[in-house]
Amino acid sequence: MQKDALDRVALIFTLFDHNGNGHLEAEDFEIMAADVVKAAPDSDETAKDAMRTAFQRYWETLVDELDSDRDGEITFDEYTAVVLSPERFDATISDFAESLAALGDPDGDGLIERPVFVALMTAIGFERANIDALFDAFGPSASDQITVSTWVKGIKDYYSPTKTGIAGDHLVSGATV
Ligand SMILES: [Ca+2]
Ligand SMILES: [Ca+2]
Ligand SMILES: [Ca+2]
Repeated sequence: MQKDALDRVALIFTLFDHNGNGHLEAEDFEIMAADVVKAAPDSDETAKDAMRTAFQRYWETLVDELDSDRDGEITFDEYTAVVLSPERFDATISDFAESLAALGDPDGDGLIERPVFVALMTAIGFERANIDALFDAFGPSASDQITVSTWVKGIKDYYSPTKTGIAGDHLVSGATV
């Protein structure tokens, strides 16, 4: 286990606890899905529905795989097991990554502008400085755009326990977790 991956996981747990009660439950994902969809006013209903479904699937996968004591909530200790068998989350994370990146590209040209990226990542709960650092690490074009595929890969890398020194680490540096 790499420290980088654990730091990334710890940050996600903190952000995903959207109602701030110290554990993850279905309500956190409902609130977060609503916040993220609200941050994508130019996206069509199909893309928004895909995002809501991806958040719901994310929660269902977590509770299926990690809720050791079966109380319907995921504590931090339960959550850290996510890094022990990442392959069980691959399909869910892929679906989540593709749905989120698609929301960032409402006009479907395969490119994501910085303000759209910032709005979505802010809705999830990341800090502005870290969001900008991540966008810069993705190597934006002269017109300050990144590709959808770059973001999808970045999200998957973020969840990969074996990856270190990746763009996504910019989300963790300096963050209060
Ligand atoms: Ca919570
Ligand atoms: Ca539990
Ligand atoms: Ca676009």
